[in-house]
Amino acid sequence: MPEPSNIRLDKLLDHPAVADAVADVNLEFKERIAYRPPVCEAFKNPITHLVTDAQYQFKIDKEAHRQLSHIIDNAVQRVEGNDDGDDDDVVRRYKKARNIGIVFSGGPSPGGHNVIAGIFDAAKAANPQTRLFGFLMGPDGIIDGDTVELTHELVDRFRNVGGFTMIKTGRTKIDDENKMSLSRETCKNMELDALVVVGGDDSNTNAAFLAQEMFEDGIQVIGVPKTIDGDIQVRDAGGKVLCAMSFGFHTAARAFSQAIANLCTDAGSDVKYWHVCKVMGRVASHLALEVALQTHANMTLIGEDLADYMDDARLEKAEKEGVVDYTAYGMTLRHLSRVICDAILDRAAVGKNYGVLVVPEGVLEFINEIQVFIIKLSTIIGNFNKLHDQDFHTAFPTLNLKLEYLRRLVRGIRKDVSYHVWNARDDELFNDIPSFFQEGLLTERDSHGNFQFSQVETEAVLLGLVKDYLDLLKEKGHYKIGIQDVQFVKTLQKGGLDPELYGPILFGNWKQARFLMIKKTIISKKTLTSTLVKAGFLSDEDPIPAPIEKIFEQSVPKFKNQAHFYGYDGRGSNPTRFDCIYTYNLGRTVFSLIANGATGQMAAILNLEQDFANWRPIGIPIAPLMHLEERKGKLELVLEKSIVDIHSPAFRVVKMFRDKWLAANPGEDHYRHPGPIRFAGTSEENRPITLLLNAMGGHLSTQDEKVAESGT
Ligand code: FBP
Repeated sequence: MPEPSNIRLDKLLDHPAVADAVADVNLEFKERIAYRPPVCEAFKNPITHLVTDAQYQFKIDKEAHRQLSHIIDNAVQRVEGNDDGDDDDVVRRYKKARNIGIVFSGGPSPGGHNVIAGIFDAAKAANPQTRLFGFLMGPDGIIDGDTVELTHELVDRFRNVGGFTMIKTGRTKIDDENKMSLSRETCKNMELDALVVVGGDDSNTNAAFLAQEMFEDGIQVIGVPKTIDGDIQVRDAGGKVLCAMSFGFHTAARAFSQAIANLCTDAGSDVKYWHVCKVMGRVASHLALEVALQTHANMTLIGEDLADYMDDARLEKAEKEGVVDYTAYGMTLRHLSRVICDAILDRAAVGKNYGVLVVPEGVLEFINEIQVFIIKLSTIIGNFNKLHDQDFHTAFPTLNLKLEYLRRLVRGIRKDVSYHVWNARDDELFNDIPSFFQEGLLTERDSHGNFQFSQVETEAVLLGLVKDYLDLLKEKGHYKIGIQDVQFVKTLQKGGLDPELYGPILFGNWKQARFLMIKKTIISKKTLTSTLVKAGFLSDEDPIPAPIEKIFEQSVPKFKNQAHFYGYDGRGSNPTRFDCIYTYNLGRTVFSLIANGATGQMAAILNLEQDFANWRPIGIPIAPLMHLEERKGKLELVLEKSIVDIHSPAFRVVKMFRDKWLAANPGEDHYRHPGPIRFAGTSEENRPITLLLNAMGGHLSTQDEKVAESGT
């Protein structure tokens, strides 16, 4: 290469090394798109067939029976391979030329492109005349008939690549007759044989209704369990696992964990910050739980655990008084902030005025008083929209106007259907919370009626309360940084003072611990002076000896914090090898379900926690999984979200390690470094830790758990 100073700009730009350096794709990316994931045993055969597996049973909701009559009797189907020589009709049906439409629905989740690649490869292998179409911008693409044909060239550009960039996504719900009939028209006009909905719980709910709607048109609808939140986990009525994990969860958790582990390193290096990390997961805390296992951060809140909290002291008091105290069940925001403060105090006492706290995005959903607000406000907004045929947020664009509307409900000026939902006490409590949080709680629901937790600064709400309480604890002399005994001795000796004389005067635990705590009564230089005067070491006019002043200053904590949000970044990450293989095989499963005539089924893979050789593709019936849930103030039939089971092995393990990872002792922190998502190499962890742990043992009942924990 010529000397840099001699090269002209046009020559520089023409140079192959420069072209390589500024190219949109690098070597890693090229390796990625060239990778071909292995396929499950069944897909190594020329064709597949479906076998009904009657061992799985479901408890069916009456409403699901009524609304989804065409697909309610579906059963679990195993995908099995066979050669194509047997039955001509079966082979003909399997290999017929089809038109297949695919839509991404909801938030992006790493691996989606491989679902498309899996369907594409299987479909083209069965019949090269089969055509695949991607609906653009999510369900809106179906409603508006906006599509792109998925060609070899297009699919190849996105193999093993993150995001949903190939055809984009959207959150529109096909939830009224008009949208449903427009969607049906599009599918019919395109002469689709099948529609594939890659989405979360709400989108798979949509898939079931579309399957019902288009059943008589002969258009099959297949769902795919997508969401980084990990909240599509399916079991049958007897608890047998059918879908252990939605795709994308592993990648997002690994991306968050890598970033948070780096923060742990930074926190343990400059020892002055508490990092508060909110991680995505709109309701369930699965991602936070996985991050805890991956990073061993000092403290991780699990929403489901907080909801289960019982205040024993209150319960005891109520029992004595012969009353029921409902406030003793579940944790309040105030109580939660105190639990966090206790952890901060305990670490500070051993000289660690820093740490990493992981907060699940949806934690507030599990706090009693907030949940009540969310339900009440959703009902009010839903009622308003229905009654006035006008959007609440358009009618009341500012926070003040919204608050004024609520106030009028209390005063009975607005005799809307909602006026009994919001009372003076609600209004009073609501006016007590900071305006940014009020705004968050009044934020627009998404198209599925879900509360949008990612729009609320949960971490700021908690931090506000934590800071207030820490100030109080500081004033009372409870929040102090412990001083290492050797450091105290060294500082005093260097300044010519006798540590043996000053130690008992200054510290409440002199000679009792490695970390010395300045007495609670000494909270300022003034109180320090008076303590020394009282002990006869100083007269009122004398200055505090410099070494003592230095030690005192070191013991005074400043609570410095940094707030972080891990969500969109991890969601956009390139998939882990696990997610690449999982999603590619989900795609192959989808095609097997289509080619064998299934509809209203969700593709899944059994035994994800085991060696790849044991992975088994199946179809899960969606309709029998549905139940009634409150949405936008009314009951709707939806697919149940799976939240963290506090009796599961994964949660119980995390609970047992809480004290160790908090490391409120003079020893080392126990941070763990999972490392970045690597595509090549063999050292990469190949599946989620929660998946492995939950597959290891039974889920304990509360009683069993008490016995296990007490060791009796
Ligand atoms: P899905 O349920 O659609 O997969 O999306 C989940 C999620 O990633 C949540 O973790 C997060 O709360 C939400 O999307 C954010 O939504 P948006 O992309 O609309 O801001």
